[in-house]
Amino acid sequence: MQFLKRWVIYACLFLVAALSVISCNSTPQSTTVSTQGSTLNIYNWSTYIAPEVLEEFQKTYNVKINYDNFDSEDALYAKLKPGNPGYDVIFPSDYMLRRMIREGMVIPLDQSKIPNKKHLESKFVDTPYDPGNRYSMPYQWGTMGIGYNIKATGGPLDSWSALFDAKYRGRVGLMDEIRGTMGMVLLYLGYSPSTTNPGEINQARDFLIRHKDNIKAFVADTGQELLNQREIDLTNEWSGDMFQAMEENPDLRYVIPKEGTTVYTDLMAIPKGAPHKELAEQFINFILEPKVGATISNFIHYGSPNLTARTQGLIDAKDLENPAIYPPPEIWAKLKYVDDVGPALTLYDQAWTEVKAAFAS
Ligand code: N2P
Repeated sequence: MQFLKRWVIYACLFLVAALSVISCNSTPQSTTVSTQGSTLNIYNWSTYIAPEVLEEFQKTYNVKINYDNFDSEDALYAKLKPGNPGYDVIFPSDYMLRRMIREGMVIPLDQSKIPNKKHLESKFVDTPYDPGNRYSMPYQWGTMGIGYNIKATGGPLDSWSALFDAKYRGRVGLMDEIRGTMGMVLLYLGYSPSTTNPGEINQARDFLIRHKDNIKAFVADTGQELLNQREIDLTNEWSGDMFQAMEENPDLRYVIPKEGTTVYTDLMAIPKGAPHKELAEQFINFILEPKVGATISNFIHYGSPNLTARTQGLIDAKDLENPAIYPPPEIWAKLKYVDDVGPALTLYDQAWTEVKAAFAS
């Protein structure tokens, strides 16, 4: 029931987006600069907001929101790189933001417009990927783990090796995400998920190609749905997406494998050329309200960077006590952020192209 409700809510959100000025993959129209009565164009992941928060913002500020979704970091980058089609707020993760800063794709925030940053937990402030939070504020964070169907596996999993076990031939989904999936394989092979060593990157490529028969599909941000439909039995998946799916399907599970995994902080930033910078800053500040942030986290089951929300008891205890959502220190010790690798990114792009070509043949 609970899950049905979630999907009705997401369906409504989709409908609202579809009926509004822009729809998925189209280009937002430029609107006026004043905030009242104007339209805020947001570009975020799907299943990554509590829709009531958008409604509240629209009512409070007397504005409209156009809400588009992307399904991978690479898709976000590809959409913005040729020039911002009109978005005001985007949600890149840590390493992607750093790349966007390097390439001049995002603009500095007016810190005086975002007083709610005082609510943030210190480890999400003044980070190596955005010193001084000059360009971004944290939104939510999470891990990449294995999402699986326990009926299919016959018991709990604890290692990335499961994805490559011949037992699951043709039953595995792999996230269509260059740094995410290559990082996972590198980490499993004992390397840094951000290595710039060509030999290591090529080993990860060859490893994936060797296990081609296990992989049923590359999946862009819908792995949890394919699991739910029994299209696949295992996949590397974002934590909160699995916990949302688990509300519907009691056979689904999420685990942070014993080898460790990658952790990410997704950020709110303003792309260069944003038509409504002031409104975008109002929105970012609004999201950092402890109550608003908590409403989002409690709905999507990702980690909250909002310390006040946690200390005021606004985050559901069930999530806070879940070690796969808020990992304890011994698990945190095995989590690694993906770093921006600069020019070495071409090695990843090349390896990924070769993986895709091998799978296509
Ligand atoms: C939401 C995925 C968000 C997490 N579907 C990716 N960093």
